[in-house]
Amino acid sequence: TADRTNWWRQDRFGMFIHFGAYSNLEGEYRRPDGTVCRDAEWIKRQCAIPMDAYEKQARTFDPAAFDAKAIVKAAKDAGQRYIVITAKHHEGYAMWPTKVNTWNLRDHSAFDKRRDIMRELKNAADRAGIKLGFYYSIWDWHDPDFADPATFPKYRERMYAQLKELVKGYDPALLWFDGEWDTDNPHNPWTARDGESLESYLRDLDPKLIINNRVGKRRVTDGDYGTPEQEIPAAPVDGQLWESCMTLNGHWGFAKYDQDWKSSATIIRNLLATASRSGNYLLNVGPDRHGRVPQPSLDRLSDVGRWLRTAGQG
Ligand code: FUL
Repeated sequence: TADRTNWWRQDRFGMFIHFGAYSNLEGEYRRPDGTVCRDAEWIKRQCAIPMDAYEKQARTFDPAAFDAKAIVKAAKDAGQRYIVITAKHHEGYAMWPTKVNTWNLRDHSAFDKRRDIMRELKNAADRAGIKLGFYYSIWDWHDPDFADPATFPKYRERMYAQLKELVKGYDPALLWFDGEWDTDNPHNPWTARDGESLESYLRDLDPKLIINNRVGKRRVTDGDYGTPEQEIPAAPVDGQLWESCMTLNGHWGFAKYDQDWKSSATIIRNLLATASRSGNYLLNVGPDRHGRVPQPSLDRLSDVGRWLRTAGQG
């Protein structure tokens, strides 16, 4: 583990990107009766959007302005050394041209079919010496086989196939799992054993992979590191590696109504507090439906970079 996690422990600061079919709604769903319901990457569920309506809006998703080079440059200039992007969030929509189903950015969108934004990001990151990782949600709101314990094994097969596509096709440095929660939600059948099997499957595919603890049940033995969310823990748990992920405003996915941005000073303070406790800091941006990172996010990232260059590294 010490060897595998070497780069990650040194890199310290990364960019999280939440981008999916939910981004196309930009945080607002207008119901047939005219009322508006708001949320970001959880909008499908929080606003109880019927599947056909959700699929219909995804058909119009056209992130033509997604600019991998610009995103990588923004990360690099901010002092971030790795990027983790949502390849599949809870909505189940794949942001790469998966062959496992058609619920993906190539087959179910208005986007240029020749483009693959994951490939673009990988190439741009490689050229800039930035590591690329993928977020992948175990919980899947779209696949009908997820929710039923009898059909869950069929879902799991598709999940394994998708992960193989990602690992073999894009050679990611890291996988960031999510949606493994141990709640009383009967729709989430993920067990500690499932996590262990998945982890060993992935280690076989690529022993270099860094994997977060949400692959299993967030025990210290699950994955390579802990994942406190929107908080900076006082001290490391059992000497475990950890990474604090945080939003710049109040949401992970783009929400046009949310202008409640953290100040650059707050972000710099958070980065320092995290680093001083030997943690990593994964700071999120949520591109809009065109694929553009909001200007207030870019402004804050560039402030952080400027601070690191002048005060931080002397
Ligand atoms: C959570 C998810 O439910 C949020 O949407 C977000 O992706 C966050 C990083 O993890 O568990």
